[in-house]
Amino acid sequence: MKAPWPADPPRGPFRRTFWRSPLRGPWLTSVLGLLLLLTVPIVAITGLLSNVAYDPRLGANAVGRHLGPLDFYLFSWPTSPSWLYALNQGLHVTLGLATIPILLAKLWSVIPRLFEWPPFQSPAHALERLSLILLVGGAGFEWVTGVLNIQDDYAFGFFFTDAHYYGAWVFIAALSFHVCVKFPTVWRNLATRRALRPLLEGVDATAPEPRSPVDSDLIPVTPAAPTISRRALLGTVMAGSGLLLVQGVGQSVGGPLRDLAFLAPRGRAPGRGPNGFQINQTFANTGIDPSQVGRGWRLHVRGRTSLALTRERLLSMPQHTYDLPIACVEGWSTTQRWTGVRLRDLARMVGSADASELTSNSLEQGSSYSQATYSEDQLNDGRALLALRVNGAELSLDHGYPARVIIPAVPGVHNTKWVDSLVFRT
Ligand SMILES: Nc1nc2c(c(=O)[nH]1)N[C@H]1C(S)=C(S)[C@@H](COP(=O)(O)O)O[C@H]1N2
Ligand SMILES: [Mo]
Repeated sequence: MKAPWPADPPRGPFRRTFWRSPLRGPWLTSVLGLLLLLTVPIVAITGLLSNVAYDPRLGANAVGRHLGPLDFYLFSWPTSPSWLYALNQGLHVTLGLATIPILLAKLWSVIPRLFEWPPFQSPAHALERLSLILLVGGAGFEWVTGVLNIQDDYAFGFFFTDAHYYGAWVFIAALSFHVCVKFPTVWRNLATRRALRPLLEGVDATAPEPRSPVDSDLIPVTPAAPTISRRALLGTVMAGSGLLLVQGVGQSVGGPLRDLAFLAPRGRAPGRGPNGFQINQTFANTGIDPSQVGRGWRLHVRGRTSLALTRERLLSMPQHTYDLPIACVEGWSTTQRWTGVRLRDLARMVGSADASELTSNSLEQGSSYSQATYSEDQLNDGRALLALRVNGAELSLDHGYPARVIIPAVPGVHNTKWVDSLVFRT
């Protein structure tokens, strides 16, 4: 049977003479692949764990999402250590960002393969190319939506969490296939080219990789003279990664390191004083009428019975103080000293000491932050508070006055601000 395309490649990038960098070759691609193999799985696993922490199975947490067979939970997310989610999300976002220069270099190193000719050579070849479309497309989708999300830029018309989650499964499946197919090649390439020995060569000694004992279509057939050595290329990539890593550590560890977070989307100077820490969304942004948080505000607590409590009444109850982080899904975190009443004390007041679930409702309407649901372990943790004060001062309006939820190790988004009601279910 005759193929539907000419035997000779068309002009341009489909010809092997088009790609001339002497740096391209199996060694470079293998080194970059190995670097990604050490980092990307951590990004993937912490991403899946973030979904466990978010727990869309509970009440309001699905935010309109359909739970399907790909929603997997091996355990319910613990409340200790309180920094567990900050660590998970710090790793996910920071390592995700730091892999960008490596991903770009890896794509550059294999770009001639995008223009292989003939485009399909056998069913197995077609299958491999299809898996590469899913791999490269999946990575592009995950990294682009992730970066837009941490910039708080919802430029896309779909719900981020769903899209990023299902996109991740496509990417993880394609990546697993790719690693199984390519790992033996990576190993052989590094072995036959004496591991990291090419890093000893400066630009003068830089030449195309040898075609024997193992040849590769990545080695240019008409190489140009080198303008940079392999070690300078890898050094530049690693320096870019390192810079992104350092700024990410600044955001996710916070405290004195926060000054390093030069890419922090919400700036590095959230004001001074006890309430001078990162704000996700300001009060003015929410559309809540200021009269709703004035003297007429009541906390509505519902369980077997119902109560409406003034702020004075809440302040007259036993107060507890804990240092707990807010750890945003976007990777930043900040640990502050919170004071307020225990959620389980409130449960007891409405005859629901045996509650198995709690849903918070904010005065803020119609946003994905308006509600959150907590598990039995979370609502019963002694450090799980309805916070009224922070660092010894009244909560500011921007941090959730008159009252907000603070629970150890939950994703920041579940620490509801401007609470209107708490509903305990048994
Ligand atoms: N009602 C309401 N609660 C909210 C939010 C919000 O926008 N509205 N933002 C959430 C998110 S995503 C985070 S990370 C934390 C941030 O708390 P902070 O602004 O006090 O730092 O509050 C959470 N609670
Ligand atoms: Mo957040």
